[in-house]
Parts: sequence; structure tokens; C-alpha cells
Amino acid sequence: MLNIVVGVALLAIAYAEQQAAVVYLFDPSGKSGVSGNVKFIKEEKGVHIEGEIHGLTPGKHGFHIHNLGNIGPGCTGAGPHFNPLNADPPRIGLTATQLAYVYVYKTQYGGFTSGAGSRLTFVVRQHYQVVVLSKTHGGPTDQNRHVGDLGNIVADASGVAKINFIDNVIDLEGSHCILGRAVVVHEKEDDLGKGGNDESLKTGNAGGRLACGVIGIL
Ligand SMILES: [Cu+2]
Ligand SMILES: [Zn+2]
Repeated sequence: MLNIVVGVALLAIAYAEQQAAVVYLFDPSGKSGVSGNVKFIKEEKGVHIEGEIHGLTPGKHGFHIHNLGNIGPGCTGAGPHFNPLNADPPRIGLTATQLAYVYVYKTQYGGFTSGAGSRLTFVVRQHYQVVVLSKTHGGPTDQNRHVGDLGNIVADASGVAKINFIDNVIDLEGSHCILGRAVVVHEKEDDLGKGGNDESLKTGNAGGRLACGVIGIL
């Protein structure tokens, strides 16, 4: 009996260690000449991201997980940054009265933009406490970030970016699962949401899409 238990435990460890994904990056429109290969390996501390991207201009380039695995014309089909907490409409049921209250709360404290285009996901706890779960664009170490916000990669003088870091927000399973979504490498540096304008809170002003690919099971 003990043998069976140990056997099952070992099998579970082996399975956990084998969770990995891969993405081949290229420009579907054939213009940028940027290409690469990146692996995602699940480890104890998070997902280890490792790989190399070629053909870049030297310096920083935004590097994100985008929502969809559609790399159609120039990577635009991949949509915005992967941001499961910004589900629209709100995933958590609220009555009309509660919604009205939330909007009053927002106006009163001025912390959030309201009106058309505002998308918030929230939970009403008790009567007066509203917890906003919605996230805007940020850097990989920020509390407020899209799940897909992996920051910047840095290309050397020969245009090669070597990637090697761990992220503990993305996952290869569950609600933060990146499988089937796209990696996008951008033309410009990601300002990590600190650019002081609306676009900074959406895309980090990272500009055009140089290469992309769909994340697959490895
Ligand atoms: Cu992006
Ligand atoms: Zn983002």
C-alpha cells in the first residue's frame, strides 16, 4: 500500500516538472525579419522563461502575452494584452443597486475613470466595501499589471535578445494559463504603465508588432 502511495506521489512530481510550453516567433507579414524561440517551463517559483530572439534593433523591446492565438496580419489578430481580470461584463453577479453604488463610489473618490469604455471587475463585500479587481498595464513586478505584462527584453549590439527570467503571475494552467495565446515582441520599449498617458495604461506605448507566435504545449 505504501509503495502505491509513493508511486503516485512520484508520478505527480514527474508530471509537475514536465509542464512546459514553447513559442516560435516570426513576423507573419514577413517585413521585420525578427524571429526567435522561447520556452516556458513551470518551476517551483513560477514560470521560467528562456530563449533567444534575433533581428532586433539594439535596446529594449516590449515583450507580452497577448489575449488570442491568432497571429493574422502583422500580429494584430492577437488582440490586447492577456488580462483575465478585465472580463467584460463583470463576471461576478451584482444587482443594479450595487452597480449604481459602485459608480457613486468611483466618482466620490475620483480614483477611477467612469463613463463609456470603463470596464471594471469587482466584488461587493458587505455593504460599503468595494474591491476593484480590474488591472491596467504595468511592469512584471507591479501588483497592478495585466497577466501578460512581461516587461522588456533587451537586444545587444548585434540585435540578439537573450531571455532568462522567472515570472510568477503567468501560468501553464488555471485562469492565468498562457497556452494557446500569443507572445508579441514590439518595436519600442514598454514604459511599464509609467508613461503618464492613457496608452501607457493599455500597451505601455510599445508601438508596432515585430514578431509573434502561438504558445503551444511542449
Ligand atoms: Cu504587446
Ligand atoms: Zn499590459
